[in-house]
Amino acid sequence: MKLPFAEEYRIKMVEPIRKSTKEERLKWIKEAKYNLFNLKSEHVYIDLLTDSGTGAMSDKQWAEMMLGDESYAGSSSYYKMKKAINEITGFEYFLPTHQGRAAENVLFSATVKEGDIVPGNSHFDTTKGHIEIRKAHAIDCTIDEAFNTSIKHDFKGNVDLEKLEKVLKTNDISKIPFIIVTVTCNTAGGQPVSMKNLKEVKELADKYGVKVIFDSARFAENAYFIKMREEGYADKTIREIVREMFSYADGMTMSSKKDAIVNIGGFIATRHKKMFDEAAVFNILYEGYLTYGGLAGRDMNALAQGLYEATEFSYLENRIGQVAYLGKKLVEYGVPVQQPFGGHAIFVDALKFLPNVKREEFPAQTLAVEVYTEAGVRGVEIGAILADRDPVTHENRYPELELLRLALPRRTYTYNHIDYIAAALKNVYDRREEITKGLKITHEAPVLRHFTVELDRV
Ligand code: P61
Repeated sequence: MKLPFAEEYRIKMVEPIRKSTKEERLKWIKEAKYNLFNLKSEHVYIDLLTDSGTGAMSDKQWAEMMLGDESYAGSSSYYKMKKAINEITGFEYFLPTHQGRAAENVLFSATVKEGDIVPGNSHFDTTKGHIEIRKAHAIDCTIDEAFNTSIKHDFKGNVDLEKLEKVLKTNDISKIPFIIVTVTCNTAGGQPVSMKNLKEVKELADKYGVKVIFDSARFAENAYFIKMREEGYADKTIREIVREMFSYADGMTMSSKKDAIVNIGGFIATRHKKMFDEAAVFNILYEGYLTYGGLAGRDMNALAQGLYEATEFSYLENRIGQVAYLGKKLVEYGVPVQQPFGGHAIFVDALKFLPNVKREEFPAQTLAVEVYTEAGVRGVEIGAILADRDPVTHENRYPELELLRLALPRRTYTYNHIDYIAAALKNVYDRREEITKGLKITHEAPVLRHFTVELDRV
């Protein structure tokens, strides 16, 4: 018999989690104003809100925590992180930051001005937020296939080169500080970008003299997909693929809470001394001195170790395999999900799942509330609430996709948990016809409103 897949780790420490009753959950979600961010985590049984900073560190990462050098300047932890980043990405210069959006804030403070244009592939919400708050514009150039959840395409995160060239051709190039490519593309459903596409984007950018930045939160997962799906990469190691990917970028922002498997951390890295020098000013202003940038020495140590672990094939095979297992179960149950499955999450197509709930009543948020009350499983809306209002017209923006994201923390839940999650979705799906009313907003913030939005049942 062929031996089945099994994890290349065992569990040395456990954290108890508690189930609750449906009555309790109905009360808690009402008190939370139907915003799942407002729930206490102890009121959640399985937490799929995000894979950001929620993973399990390894024994080696915990050991590194003890070796952290907490010197204000020039700590060995800084040099350990610098070495890991250089070996893995090839970038010579780097700045630590406390998380991904801090890296965006620092880099964009140095590069993005009012009236600028930043093309990319479905910018992540914090990225877009940091562009728009500077009165600049994020232009989405993702391929059209990304917006249809049932079309199969190996690299739905790809940039549409025609759309990109149109932006480059029709705008004043001095107003385009860089192109940002998100690998994998979270907003499009954790979808990868092919090596061919990364290379072509870089060639096009070079033709127009524009820089390319990778939003690299899930760069290792992207490399795994390239290895598994793209011709010519099957025999290359993840590290070789990662090095080639970054060879097509001028720099990167990183949320280390994803593919460096730490609970907090981020960085900027670049091959250009000038970009480093300009960003360094803002790093000191907003984050901290150049050799710690908002992180403790121990955090930098764990982060460096995490970068090595996240770029091991067996880790990625297990990680992405678990996500795919959830996806397959849901497909088996008839639940409409984004395909192919993403690297870090399964994205449920709420417009197809709840056709009786009007768009203005936020079907994905409604579905998130239903799944939570059904089973204590917390997902997150990636739809009209997250999309915020248009900064000029102040109208609600309705993105092409209205999704419920079920993000799996790294190395955290077992296959039994996954079966439970799938059953929860199936139960809601079986009674989908009865769900006809959604939610209305009663209070919202001007930007990134989904974190604090308050809602009520229609
Ligand atoms: C997430 F509800 N992602 O997916 P920071 N780029 C990319 C990300 O995925 C990302 C950041 C930059 C999160 C956390 C999160 O509205 C939300 O370290 C591709 O979180 O600052 C973060 O990195 C920013 C969840 C962020 C949200 C914003 O769950």
